[in-house]
Amino acid sequence: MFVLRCFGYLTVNYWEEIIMSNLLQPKPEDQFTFGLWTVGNPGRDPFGDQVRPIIKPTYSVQKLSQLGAYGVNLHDNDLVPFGSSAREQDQIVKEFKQALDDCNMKVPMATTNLFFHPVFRDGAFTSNNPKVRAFALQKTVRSIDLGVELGAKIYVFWGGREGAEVDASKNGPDTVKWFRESINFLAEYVVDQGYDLKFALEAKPNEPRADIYMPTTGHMLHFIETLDRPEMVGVNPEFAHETMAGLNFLHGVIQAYESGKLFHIDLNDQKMGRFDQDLRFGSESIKAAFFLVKFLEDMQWPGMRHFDAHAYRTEDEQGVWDFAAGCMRTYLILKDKARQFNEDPEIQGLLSENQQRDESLERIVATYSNGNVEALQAIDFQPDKIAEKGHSYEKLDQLTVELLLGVR
Ligand code: DIG
Ligand code: MN
Ligand code: MN
Repeated sequence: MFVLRCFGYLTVNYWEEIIMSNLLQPKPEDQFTFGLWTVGNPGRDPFGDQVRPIIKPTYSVQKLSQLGAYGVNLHDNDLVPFGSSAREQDQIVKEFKQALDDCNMKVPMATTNLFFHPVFRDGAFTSNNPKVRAFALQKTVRSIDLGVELGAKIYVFWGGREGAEVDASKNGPDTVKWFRESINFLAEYVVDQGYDLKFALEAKPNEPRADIYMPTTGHMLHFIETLDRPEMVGVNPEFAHETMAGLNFLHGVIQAYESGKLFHIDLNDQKMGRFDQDLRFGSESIKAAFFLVKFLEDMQWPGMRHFDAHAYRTEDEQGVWDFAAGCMRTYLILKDKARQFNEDPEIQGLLSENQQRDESLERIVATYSNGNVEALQAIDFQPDKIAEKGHSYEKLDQLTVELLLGVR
């Protein structure tokens, strides 16, 4: 009996282990993607040279595929060095496509590097120099062609150099107009080519420019409505960027999602009030990462779980793959925590106590009518009575923290 009990215990524990390790093993269907520039980051910073050898894009494809990723994303020059000839580009793209095929890896998103070359030092689409603005368009048209050739369905625009140190330098409304004209021009190009491609605008408040135009996802959501083809354009919110602006990342994501504009997302982590750290996902703000994962999974959001992050400068190549595996593993751990949260009777009990429904009242306030405003005026709400009851959020948050700490 003892042996059976002991063996039995081992069996239960054994299978729990097996189930958990399978649950935390990233698979292509999890749709994890990484930018080539993330695992390819050689660790250079403003105060130090690179610490790691440059990783070839085809090698990144192989290694990320082995780790269970779904695909990679890229800027044009992550794959094709600036100034390459057409012949050189063809050869590079051919090899890259072969690596993608060999590893069954996809390229769901592409973007243009409009920030590294000195020509963009005062901006690309918002440069004071019309030649630079036109060159940025030309470069983006060619980069869109490359992205579509590789299978991208989302095209991101991050205007890293669209900004200023000296506000005297530009006539403000011009920069908005120039940016709008560029996105309108490129949207027309996509339609003209018959490409199945949507745009996702990525905000950031500062860095590398002292101030970057349209600094938050909220600014971008408004800007999109001023475009000729707003239906083609959404946002690519990044955790670190909204956090740098002192904002709650999830709230921006919710607003973008609710308006049908969450086309892509950049997952990473960030300490508030720092330069853009692009930390491993979930390495800093566990609760914020948890509620973000819970939201994306509860909504069954179909987009890519894209990591725009990189390993610490302290790391060697193995550390880079530890970083990549950590991003995906933490996401999957938090996804299972979200399942536990949704199944936890005590937590769900507190939520249903708070998230009351009152169908007749909700009908009145949802649609204006003479009848509804009269009905509203006739109600004695007894606000002091309503105000007597608290919300038990201390208990709700404690239960959430305990769930995340693994004691529930
Ligand atoms: C930085 O957060 C930007 C660039 O890495 C890239 O243009 C974009 C794509 O996610 N994010
Ligand atoms: Mn960033
Ligand atoms: Mn990003």
